[in-house]
Amino acid sequence: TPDKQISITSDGIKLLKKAKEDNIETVWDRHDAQQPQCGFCEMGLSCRICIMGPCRIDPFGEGPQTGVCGADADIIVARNLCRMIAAGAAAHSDHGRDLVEVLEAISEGKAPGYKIRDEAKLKLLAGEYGVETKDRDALSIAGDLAHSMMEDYGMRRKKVNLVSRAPIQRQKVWEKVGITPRGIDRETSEMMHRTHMGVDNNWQSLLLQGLRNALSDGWGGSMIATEVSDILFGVPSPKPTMVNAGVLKEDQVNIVVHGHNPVVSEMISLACQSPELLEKAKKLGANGINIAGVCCTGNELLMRRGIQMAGNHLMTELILSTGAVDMMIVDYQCIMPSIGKVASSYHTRMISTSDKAKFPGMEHHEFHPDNAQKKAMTIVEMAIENFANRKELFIPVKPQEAVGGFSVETIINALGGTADPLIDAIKQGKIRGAVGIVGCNNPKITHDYGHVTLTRRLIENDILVVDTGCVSVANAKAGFKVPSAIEMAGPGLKEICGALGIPPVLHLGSCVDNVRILVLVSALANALGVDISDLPVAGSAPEWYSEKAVTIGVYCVASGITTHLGPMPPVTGSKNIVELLTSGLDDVVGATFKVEPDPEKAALLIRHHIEKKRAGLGL
Ligand code: BF8
Ligand code: SF4
Repeated sequence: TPDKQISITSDGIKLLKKAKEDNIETVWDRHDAQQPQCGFCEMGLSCRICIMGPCRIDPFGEGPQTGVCGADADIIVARNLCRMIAAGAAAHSDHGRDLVEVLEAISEGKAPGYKIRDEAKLKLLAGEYGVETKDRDALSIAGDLAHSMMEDYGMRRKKVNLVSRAPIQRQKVWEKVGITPRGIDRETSEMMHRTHMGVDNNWQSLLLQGLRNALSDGWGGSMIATEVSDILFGVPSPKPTMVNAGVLKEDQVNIVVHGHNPVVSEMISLACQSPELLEKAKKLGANGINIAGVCCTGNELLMRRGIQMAGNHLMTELILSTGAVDMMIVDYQCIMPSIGKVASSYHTRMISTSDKAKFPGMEHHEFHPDNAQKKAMTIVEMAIENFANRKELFIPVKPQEAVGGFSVETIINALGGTADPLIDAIKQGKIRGAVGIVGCNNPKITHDYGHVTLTRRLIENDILVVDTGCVSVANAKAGFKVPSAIEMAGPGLKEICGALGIPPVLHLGSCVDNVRILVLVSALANALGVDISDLPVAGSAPEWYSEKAVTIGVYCVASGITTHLGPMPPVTGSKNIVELLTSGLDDVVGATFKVEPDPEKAALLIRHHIEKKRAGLGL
């Protein structure tokens, strides 16, 4: 319907109006054009894995109940879900691999401009990987660590190293069920093998491999991505920042970075500070060079440098309608193939940078560890030159203040060196529990409504919220990330956060940074001497859209964190699988999925779950 509310944000609403006036087609138009979407696919009942098909199962029991090969609804739904998990794990883990390659290149002196910024973290990781650190310089440690991490990607037939970070009880659960990940790429590769026609045709064993594959991401590829990013670019600490479309500046060259891997955006942010380029910008009439992020590469910069965020996933097209973006630089993941076309209606130059991600309507300037520093200077210079080509500007809002950058290290520091004060607050009931709200935007849901509503209800009820990914931007825009936001929290949470001087909603980073949540809950579980599944915590993805989000949800549940999903995953074609995911998994890994599109109802479900876990602990 034309007046359906598309967003709760004023920059979103105003920019959509502007985009319409400019005849820009957006994600909402294309979503409308796709209606009605395929019911077989929505239920997971269509299969195009082989060319005897495509096949589909009749959900009403009248038409075919098996595909041409004989696969029934359970097998088809399981295979489809498992392939989503494999794709998500591949995306995160490949992002991790790129960082490991930079780490290796640094150790060989082949990555000018990159360096080891956090030696303490390098040594911590080296210790966990059994790499000798005594009397060795950082570069040789880095080389050996990079090679050990590369082995983690392969087929050593041992467990992935960082699995040892999980509480011992949790590791035992995985061993008992047989889902300890053995190699990062191995699990993804085996998942693709098992879902080929005629391999694993037992829906339970397929899904168990799905759990193992997701764990290879959470405790493997994503964990490596986050930790190596910390080694190369620094462990995040809280910094003030600004968010929403208002962070674009009328009088400065605006460069927006989009994508996920800080390998490119960090170099761009350094180039933006170059005195030589600043001078050039001034010469051409700009008062400076303004860098802002969208999506997770923006989160990476915000976490470590306090760099501002122009928006989240559903804002990535609209932000171009400001006419104020002189250049958008992308790497990979969540970059809609439409944005090159959107940009062609404005003066914005669009730059792709990764050998594995090219887009229509973009100029390709490939970044590699050996040329990134130089390339970044060239590209930023091109952005400066484009400043003069601006036409009309429409920056519709003033920016909102926020604080980001809460790594686990910072949170523990803020608590005075141990998790004890947080545990005491949970024991006393001042904080009832904690919820990680993560994931995307999706045009099926009013933009940011799910995130902001759920967050508001949880903090009102003394539940601490940590967030990552596109949620973190939604919550920052909504004003939850300034210390004064404790006024929106319940009395207990208000008291604790007030005493610590922190907001009631803590930004933990990008989507690979969901592993910070795994590390945090492991610390809490260890401090209490229990398993993660015993804690009064939950996960939630109220507006998820991507395969990566499926993988995250699955590794959270496999790690013992009960997880709420807003949109229904494509599994309703199999009653068996719905039952397993929403209740049966409790007996296997001590956690389940809860699906509830309405965030008000989801808040109740999550609160109920947290109170149940408190009771289980005798709290
Ligand atoms: O990795 S939250 S829309 S940008 S998938 Fe994408 Fe989803 Fe945003 Fe970050 Ni994550
Ligand atoms: Fe059809 Fe089976 Fe081929 Fe899938 S794998 S397309 S169900 S024949």
